Amino acid sequence: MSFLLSLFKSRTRNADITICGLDDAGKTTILRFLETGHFNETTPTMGVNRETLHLPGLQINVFDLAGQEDFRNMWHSVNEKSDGIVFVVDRSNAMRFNEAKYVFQQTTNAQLDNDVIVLIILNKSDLPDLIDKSQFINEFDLHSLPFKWAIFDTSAKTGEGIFDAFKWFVDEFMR
Ligand code: G3D
Ligand code: MG
Repeated sequence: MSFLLSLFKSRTRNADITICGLDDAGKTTILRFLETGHFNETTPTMGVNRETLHLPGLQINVFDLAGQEDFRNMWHSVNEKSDGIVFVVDRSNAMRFNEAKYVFQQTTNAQLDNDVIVLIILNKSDLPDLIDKSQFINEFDLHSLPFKWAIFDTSAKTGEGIFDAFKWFVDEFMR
């Protein structure tokens, strides 16, 4: 059984979560880590920016948001049924910081439900020249979010932080 499913196992209700962020942030790698408990090489699938994983009691939608012009349209299919959002950022890529910030704001602005739980993952923390966590908190304006949120450093390569991040996330569903 996957690590994530085992965290969710004791829940009585179903959960839909959405993992999103720019392409190359590490979303698929994190998903595979949650499924298998270790790092797996991913093969980029050209032209596909969405995958869905159906597990008993748990559905996970994964979106690559780069280049998405109409966020409201795209969110229509998941907006009402998504209980939680995981927004993944490659914190080693300063070149795409502003793009990540833009899609983060579009994504959270498009949320209608203030009960949604938002987990921000600063991935690739094993790499050098990382953007400071406080910069994300300030520039993503996290303290103004109307949602319950938390931010974690992770590496889907070493596994650092993955457990703590998803433990927090799943615990929030239990409240
Ligand atoms: P995406 O699903 O968000 O588009 P992927 O991103 O999961 O496909 O990952 C994109 C690339 O980043 C992959 O490398 C993957 O191995 C790498 N990656 C993901 N997470 C981490 C991490 O925490 N640390 C490091 N160092 N690399 C990571 P390739 O080389 O296959 O493009
Ligand atoms: Mg992917």
